[in-house]
Amino acid sequence: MGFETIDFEIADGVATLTLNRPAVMNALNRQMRAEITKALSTLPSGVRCVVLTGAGRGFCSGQDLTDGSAAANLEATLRDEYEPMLRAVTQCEVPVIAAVNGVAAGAGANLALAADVVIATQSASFIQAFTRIGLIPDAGGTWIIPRSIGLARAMGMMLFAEPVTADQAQEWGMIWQSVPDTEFQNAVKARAAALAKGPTQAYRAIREALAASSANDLDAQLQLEARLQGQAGRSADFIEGVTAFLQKRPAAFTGR
Ligand code: T3D
Repeated sequence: MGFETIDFEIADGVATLTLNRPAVMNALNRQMRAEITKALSTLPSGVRCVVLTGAGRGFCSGQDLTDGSAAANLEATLRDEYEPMLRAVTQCEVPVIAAVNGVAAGAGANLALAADVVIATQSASFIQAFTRIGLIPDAGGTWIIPRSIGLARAMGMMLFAEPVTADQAQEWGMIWQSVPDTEFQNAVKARAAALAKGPTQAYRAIREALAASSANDLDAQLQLEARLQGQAGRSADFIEGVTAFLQKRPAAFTGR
């Protein structure tokens, strides 16, 4: 697709988006934000899972601090560039795995945490680095993080801006899994392959239901579940899933 700051490759139904500015730990500049947004918003048909990862030894170091133009109007930068990028992740048509291959700092940490599943290599860490430069956490961090780890831990992470190791992040429930470095690539591959062969429509509905759950009361959530389950029940994958069960064979889901 002619990207310069990211690599974007598709194989076996999995799109791998690699942040590719390793000399600056994949810091986010304007072009990279636009390219991430475009890649995730215009997925070719046949893609049933996205893996978001970083080139080199880091995942992403957050805002490119050499880019003075972004800093000139932070509110506009967040509204016009970060928000579309975050929405492209959370509203992606298919599940997004963040494969955190190294340190994830500032908006880079929150980009990872916006994904549906976060798998980190054991030597990776997550840093809410913002107060180190006199800012507040952005890129969705103040919404996402307290919901996964609770207020006390979120507040500590954000005030002290200390690295949280991948193991700690898993123990706190901030990420799905911390994996030994030697097993990381295979673990990510296996999870991505599983999602790419799964019931894509059901996955989309699960993500919608969980995203709505924190704002809904139980009545509203029950209604939402009924509506989404109604949709899932009309999918070819539901018929295939039940047929495969009755025939005692693995289901061959098509995503339809
Ligand atoms: O500004 C706005 O538009 C508002 C939005 C704000 C969102 C934010 O994300 S604010 C937070 C910005 N990020 C940070 O404050 C993190 C800055 N980086 C670091 O703290 C550290 O680099 C890391 C903890 C990520 C990694 O540390 P380490 O020791 O492993 O690597 P390093 O040596 O610090 O970095 C390697 C190179 O990457 C280095 O360049 P050099 O010396 O080899 O030429 C370093 O300057 C560069 N680099 C790292 N982070 C950034 C960066 N260059 C530009 N921007 C960065 N964010």
